[in-house]
Amino acid sequence: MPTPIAKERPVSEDGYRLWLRYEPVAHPPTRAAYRAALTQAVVEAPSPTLLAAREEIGLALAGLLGTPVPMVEQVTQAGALVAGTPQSSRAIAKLDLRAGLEPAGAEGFVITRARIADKNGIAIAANTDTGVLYGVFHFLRRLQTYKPLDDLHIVSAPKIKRRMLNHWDNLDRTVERGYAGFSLWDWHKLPDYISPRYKDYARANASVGINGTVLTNVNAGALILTNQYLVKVAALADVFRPYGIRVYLTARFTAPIEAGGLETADPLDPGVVAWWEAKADEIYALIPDFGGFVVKANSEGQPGPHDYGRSHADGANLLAGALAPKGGVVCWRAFVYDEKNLDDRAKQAYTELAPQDGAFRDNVFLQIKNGPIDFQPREPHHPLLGAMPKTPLMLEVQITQEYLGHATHLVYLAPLFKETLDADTYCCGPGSPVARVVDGSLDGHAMSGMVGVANTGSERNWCGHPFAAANWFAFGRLAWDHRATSEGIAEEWLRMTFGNDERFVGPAAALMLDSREAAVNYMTPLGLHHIMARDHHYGPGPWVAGGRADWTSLYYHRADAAGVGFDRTPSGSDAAGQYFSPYREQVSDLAACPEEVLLWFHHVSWRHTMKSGRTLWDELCFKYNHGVASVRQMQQAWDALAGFVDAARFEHVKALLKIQAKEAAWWRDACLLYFQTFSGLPIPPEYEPPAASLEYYMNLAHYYVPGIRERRFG
Ligand code: GCW
Repeated sequence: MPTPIAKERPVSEDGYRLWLRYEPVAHPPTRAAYRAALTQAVVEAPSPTLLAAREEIGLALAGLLGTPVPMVEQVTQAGALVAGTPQSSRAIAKLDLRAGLEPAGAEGFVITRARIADKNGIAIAANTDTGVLYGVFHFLRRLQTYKPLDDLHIVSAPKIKRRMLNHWDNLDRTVERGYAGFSLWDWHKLPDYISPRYKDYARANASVGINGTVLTNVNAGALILTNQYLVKVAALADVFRPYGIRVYLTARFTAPIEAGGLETADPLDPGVVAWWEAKADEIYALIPDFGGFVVKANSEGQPGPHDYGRSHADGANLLAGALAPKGGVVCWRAFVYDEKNLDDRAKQAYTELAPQDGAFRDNVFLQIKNGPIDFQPREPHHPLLGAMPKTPLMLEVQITQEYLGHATHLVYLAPLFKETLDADTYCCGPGSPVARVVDGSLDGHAMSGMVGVANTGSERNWCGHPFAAANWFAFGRLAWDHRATSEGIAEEWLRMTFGNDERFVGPAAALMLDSREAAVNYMTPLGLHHIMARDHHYGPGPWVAGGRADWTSLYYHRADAAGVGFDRTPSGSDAAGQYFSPYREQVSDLAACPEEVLLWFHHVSWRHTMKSGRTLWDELCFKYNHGVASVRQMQQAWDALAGFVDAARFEHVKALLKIQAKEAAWWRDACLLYFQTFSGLPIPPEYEPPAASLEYYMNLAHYYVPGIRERRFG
């Protein structure tokens, strides 16, 4: 729908309202159509959830239409918006919506034009109150994005049942890998002080269908499981419940020792079993809809069942047994690897866990990162995805940009999430994408889940970078429907976050869509991975060596005079062998391997001829330079949009893009100079020469980078 030229620059905003701004519709014909179609709103018999829906309708319509819309008890005129279930609403009960309500299921909804009390109106109907709330948010999104209302026949249901955020938040309010300030959870003042942010957090999540939140870091302490803290958790759960959001906690495997005074946490010890059962009773007495536990065990120093000679399944089943009678689940993380295991880190999770398929209790998910290493700018999909048909597999992606420029770089992650969701595992023959493993449809699982490691924090705009909220939004939209496109999601988010002017939306969406590949190119092109600085992971560090081998860059890039890359073919670690055919053969074959993961799977000669005709070395130079050029283009594209964005957010993004451009060049120069010491080849003259020496880059140190515990200077 065309929109008029904005007359003046919008008023500055701080980003707090995220994508739920409900600014007046700036297109007069659309506003007039909306006003005519929406003259009153009816939400009968409000439960807490329906009250939330009603409140949102009131807030949104008043903002969008520029005038409050009366909330009435029953339909009295044409143009009524009626929202409810057949149980809550007499008006909805009278409509024949069976054809839509059946596929809508427990959380889906129907939005349709309807004759209500003999008058034309719009119905938002669902089988549950939460479904109504989701329908309301969906409807409001249509208004926010200036969609026409004449032809409404929407039936929508989530493809994935548990759509969750994982907060890596510590109880001291630091956030592991958090780049937007401190934790949102004000533990010290809970349960008595309820920050208004909790409700706004819940609204934002519900608006994109997120229905679970794991409040605590997977690197867990036992304190959260004490009564003193569970009472605080219950207070948060009370705020989130009306918004359809269940609370989950991370469980430290040795909590029976630390919080229970037992001498062991052995999963087969009857005292330990009893302790977890009693703990579950205590939790559910406080939080009747508690979601369950997420567990990181025997990984990166966390305790786990191996410490007692037991398997991961033994550990997961212990907790699952305690939660099962209450309806809770265990999300057992597959992010397991051990420095003492000399096999390729990329293989270890599969080697350990694939044989345990079928050994887990029914209420256990295995929670698997998108790739086999760790949220790199690009990884092939995790080989466990598709390899454990008897176990519901939950996909974990990282919304917070640990390896993608933190909250400083603009990197839109929907293309990364989609790349994994769309990847063909071939587990049931061609056409077995990760999305269908995860949504349970390939293996007939009733349980399904997707989690995103959150990027929220105490900063006023929630996520730090004004564009980082797009990744939170995109996560929710894709967990609801993995068929949604990166383009569509970007456009929605831009319209809701900044405005509907087509001259803004198109170029801004293009900028977002280019940003992930730009980051891959200036950080880790052609399948390079894990070559960032140590610990804080900010900036390049291909030279990182010493200490734990699998935490060094050398381990991953294996550069030498002959070439660069990790040989994971059958002649190397054979990580490729963990995939299904024909993917495993494809990536094992140097000629057939997609170049975007070439150095992930192969150690390749510097003089190898790439598809472009360039040598590998020249291609590397090309890619790094292309990445830098892309960021400069993003800067130009943003500058051209000045008139459409308020000054505060415009300048914020502009300044961050400037840093990003500087740092893209830093990545390029540092990496090319470093790899050049092996290739011995010149950087082709058409490219900018590095700005400083390799020594200079190697000696750069950064202190107090956010997202990790402080490291002392000196
Ligand atoms: O991404 C890595 C991070 C750790 C994190 C770990 C994990 C919470 O560097 O900070 O720990 O993965 O996913 O468990």
